[in-house]
Amino acid sequence: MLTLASDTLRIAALAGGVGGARLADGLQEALEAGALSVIVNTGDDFKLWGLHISPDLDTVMYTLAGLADPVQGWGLERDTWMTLEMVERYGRDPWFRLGDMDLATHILRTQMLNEGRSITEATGDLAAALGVPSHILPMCNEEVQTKVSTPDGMLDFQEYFVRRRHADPVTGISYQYSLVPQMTPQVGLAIEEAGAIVLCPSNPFVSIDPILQVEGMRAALARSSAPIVAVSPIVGGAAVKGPAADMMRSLGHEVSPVGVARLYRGLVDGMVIDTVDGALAPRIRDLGMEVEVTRTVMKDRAGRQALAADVMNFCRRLGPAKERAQA
Ligand code: FO1
Repeated sequence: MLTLASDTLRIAALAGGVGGARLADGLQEALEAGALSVIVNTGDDFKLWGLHISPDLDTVMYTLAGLADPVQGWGLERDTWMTLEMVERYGRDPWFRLGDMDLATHILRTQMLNEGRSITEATGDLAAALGVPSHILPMCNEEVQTKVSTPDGMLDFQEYFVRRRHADPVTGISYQYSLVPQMTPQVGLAIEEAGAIVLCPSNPFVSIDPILQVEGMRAALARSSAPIVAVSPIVGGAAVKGPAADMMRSLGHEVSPVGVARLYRGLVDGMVIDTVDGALAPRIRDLGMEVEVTRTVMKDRAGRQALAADVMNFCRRLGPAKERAQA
């Protein structure tokens, strides 16, 4: 059961998959129902067996509904794999693991999209049915595909990430679409109404950047007077999860919260970094950002709650951007 506190702050959080979903969960628990909007990367989306797969939307939705698999972070807890076993009997490679219960989400989402509903509407419908008290907002309604360039050529994101286990050195990231991705009215409103904006500890290149590339997104963030803070996904020279550290290295960035801060320079007012990286705080302050040093690795529910509380207190301390600019 979800117990919601009554903090009156409204937060817009930009998130990718597991790390972003976990911080969003901590924020959701601290806020009034409806006060959190999670703007989610959909550059990982792809089609499989005629189904529209939206891994990050589902990871956020299942996590905020309290249904996510606690170990892998994606998919549903206690899911079964009988459909995949049958796919294998037909001689097909079940390389992307969709559980039996997870398939229900995909069947219904695909049906809604085929009926002409947008991914924003379909996500709102599914999340409401699961009792999620927050707004889960796809970054845009247009289809965007993140492509990963490697020495073996350009790969589809899930080909790189799941099939090849993100083992290839990454030489570039690009996005493909036939219609230019536009910020949706729902995302625009969430940013406008936010008293704080949080970049979750998600991969800066393949989770946060696709969101920032959506037309209108950076301008909306720049217009906001809310403090914008980012939580570093790099802790002690490594990524908490996934290939962020390898990508930073192969793309020529310093693998540290300083490297992350440089990527977000001009966009965020403050960085939240882990205590193990505390000595790097002065270098980030030299970039013109405020720094909060705390424990950022969310091992359990208490860890999510503690990080969410620290992020919210940091945002309050920073105060509205305009007031700070005038001070
Ligand atoms: N990640 C894996 O590493 N292997 C999988 O087979 C896999 C299946 C999967 C199914 C549904 C879903 O919502 C997510 C799934 N993920 C899987 C996670 C996902 O592909 C990645 O974590 C994200 O795309 C990166 O944020």
